[in-house]
Amino acid sequence: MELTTKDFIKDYKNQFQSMYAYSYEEGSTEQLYNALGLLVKNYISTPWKETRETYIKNSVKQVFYFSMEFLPGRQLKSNAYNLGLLDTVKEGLTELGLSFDELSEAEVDPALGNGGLGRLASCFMDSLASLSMAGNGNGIRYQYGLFRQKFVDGYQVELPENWLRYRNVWETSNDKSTCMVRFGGNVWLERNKQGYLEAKYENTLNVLAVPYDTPMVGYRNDKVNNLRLWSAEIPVEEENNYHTIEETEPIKEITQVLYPDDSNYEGRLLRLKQEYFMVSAGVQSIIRHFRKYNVPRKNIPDKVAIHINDTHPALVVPELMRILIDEERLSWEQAWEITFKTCSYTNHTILREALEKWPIDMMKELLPRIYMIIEEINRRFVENTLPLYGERITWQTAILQNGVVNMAHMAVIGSHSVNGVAQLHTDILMNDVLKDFFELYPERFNNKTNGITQRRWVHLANPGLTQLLDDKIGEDWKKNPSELKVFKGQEKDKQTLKQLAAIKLENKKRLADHIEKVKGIKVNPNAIFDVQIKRLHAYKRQHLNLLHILHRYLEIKQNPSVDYAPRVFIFGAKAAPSYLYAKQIIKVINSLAELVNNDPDVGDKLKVVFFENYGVSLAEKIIPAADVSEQISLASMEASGTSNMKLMANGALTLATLDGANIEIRDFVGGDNIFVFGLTSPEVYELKAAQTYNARDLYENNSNIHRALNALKDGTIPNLQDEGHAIFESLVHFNDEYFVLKDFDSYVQAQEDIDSLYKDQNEWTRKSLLNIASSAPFSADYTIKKYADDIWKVKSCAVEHEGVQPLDEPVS
Ligand code: 26V
Repeated sequence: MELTTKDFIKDYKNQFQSMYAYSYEEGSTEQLYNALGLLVKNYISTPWKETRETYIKNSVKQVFYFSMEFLPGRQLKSNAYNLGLLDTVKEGLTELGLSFDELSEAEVDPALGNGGLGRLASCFMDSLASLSMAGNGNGIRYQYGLFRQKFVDGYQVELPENWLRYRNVWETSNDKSTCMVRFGGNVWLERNKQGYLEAKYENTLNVLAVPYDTPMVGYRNDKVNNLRLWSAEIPVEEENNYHTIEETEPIKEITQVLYPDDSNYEGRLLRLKQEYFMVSAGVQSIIRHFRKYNVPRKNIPDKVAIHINDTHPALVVPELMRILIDEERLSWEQAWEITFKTCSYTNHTILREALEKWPIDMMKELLPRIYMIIEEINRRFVENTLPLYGERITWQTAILQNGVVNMAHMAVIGSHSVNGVAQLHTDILMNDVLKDFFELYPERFNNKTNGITQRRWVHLANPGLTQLLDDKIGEDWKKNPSELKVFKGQEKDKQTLKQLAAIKLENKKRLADHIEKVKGIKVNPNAIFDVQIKRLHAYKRQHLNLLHILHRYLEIKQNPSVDYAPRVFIFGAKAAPSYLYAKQIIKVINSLAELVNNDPDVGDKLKVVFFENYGVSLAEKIIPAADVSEQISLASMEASGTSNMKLMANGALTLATLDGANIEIRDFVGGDNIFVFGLTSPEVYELKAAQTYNARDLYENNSNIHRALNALKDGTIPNLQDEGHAIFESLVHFNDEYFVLKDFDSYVQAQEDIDSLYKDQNEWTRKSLLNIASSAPFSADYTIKKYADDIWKVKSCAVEHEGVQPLDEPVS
């Protein structure tokens, strides 16, 4: 949008004064930020309204992305940027003697997700809006986000994240669009006068779902989509029935906290309540929205696509059936046809312990009508499948099994499309995790490799690199990422390489300052910045990284002149509060950091930095400064990974197993420009099947492993209780479930190769350039385009908008 600096200054002064009744010169940083945020939101409000109206006027098909988690990150900078106002705002504030960066840091980063799954949802929101596609987010407005992590004596402690204590300038509560969600009680079917079976309810707990809408601003296209997060409240007409605060608790608690466990399913009643609450409110509001389109209900799938992000919102299937049958009065067959054509499902994990299975008794009691419908879906599924496929497949794939409702099965049966998030992951779904379903419905399965938004992760996080790309290849890459490949042409240009290296160094200096500020550790910006940032989990193998650091430390102690390139190992990771082993790994890394960072024999050769409270905002600081991207999960375990894509796009070289999207990264950048090590996925499957793995043999016969493992428990690492022993035990006595020791040697070798290459700065930077230039296929814009074409069948509304280019296919 068009705005002069002069107009901005005037608007900003007015905005501030109207909010606080004094001049901006007297404002606190927080007030100055609030005024700025609200002003930017004012600028957004017109295209937001117009986008909504255009979609309805043109009867555009809309996607509703149902997700229990969204991790949008701070929004001020990104909104101003996408609107095309960032420079004007910065200039205006400078004239007023204010710093944009300082105000922008005052914004809270809403941590409404655990990790990859939630951040992917937010990248997708950004891409949908930027591609002018009608895409809505549907989720929960948790009062407390993911816990704030602190280290006390190296141990993780969790503090509540009361992010709404501050004013959230981006949201608009929308009282007009509330819905009622019912839990529990008794339900029966009664034939009414017209002969319909009507669902009757008594003694239900009624919860008011209040929507809070947040704008999702498209990149320079005047399109603004909606993220709708629901909050649970007491229905106004029932307020008098509640006499004490305690009595209101069962309602208030529904949207109070985000479950902080991203890999361990627990059949907790409150979590099921959250899932149904979000699903029911979302589906009701979709059906209400659909009425505006004034087309027959059988055409719902032509106007609405509902996406189920992991199994958490899989109750969409029976809830949509309930509304179509009980409220819209359709027959079962008509309702099923609509539901199945409307829904699609993405699986995000192969970890068996993360797959949701709700006890039937719990489901029956909390959601009696929904359970009746699930039973009927299951009955019909069995009836149809049994004669065609026989007993084994039918019972393996049924929704109801051994007293539980299998949510993945419900999602697959109720969806026309099932996808994994990287090619290897999709293959594993088809050949292993959902093998029987693949036999039933091969046509439903497809792959959609994840992607990231370059806007947040490159344009905004790395302005130096962005400017260099603009200078070298023009600005087209910003709308059309496949243009990035043109940058490959400069791999031999000494001048470009020098500039690229200088930008990386600047970014590293900035991160080094931040490290000193928050951790008190002085690091050398010329060292290799080696980064592993992701949730802490045994399958992601932060402890392999740890063992390698320990190995290097012991080598240095044995031979202080050993020729290692200076290295800073950087970690960011939260562990689920109940995941003891993950917390023990954090403690050991922290204690090792204390040892290494303070040992004068080590000097610059080795530094270890474990940031507290890793999240989107910290990632934005770390990623542009990374030289090495650690993607070291046991092959076959990481569905895709997305930090791998962000780091690559910022010129880090990947050190990886052939897992998840790492395989595609290697394919695009070429085997010479990535460091690959370790077992492959087929080898992992074989080794597991053969049952011949013996970790103790490796401990006893490999001297490096022996020495490093002993150092975990012989007092080398200071201030440990039993955490070092715990890692030792899991690797040696419990036979190393994730083959850490098996991959150790090849990992150490790859790390040495990294050292050698880094000594040739020119060659290193050339490979870094090739990584940047090959990162286009991982733009979420392409991923979303594929979802839109293959699954949702939605189109861009940009046709009438001038200046928008069609998206080219990325090529390697
Ligand atoms: C799982 C569960 C399990 C039960 C209850 C609570 C809960 C909450 C969140 C999750 C999410 C786990 C799935 C997940 O985050 N998967 C990650 O998805 C990324 C985006 O597709 C992908 O890049 C990562 O490889 C994958 O681990």
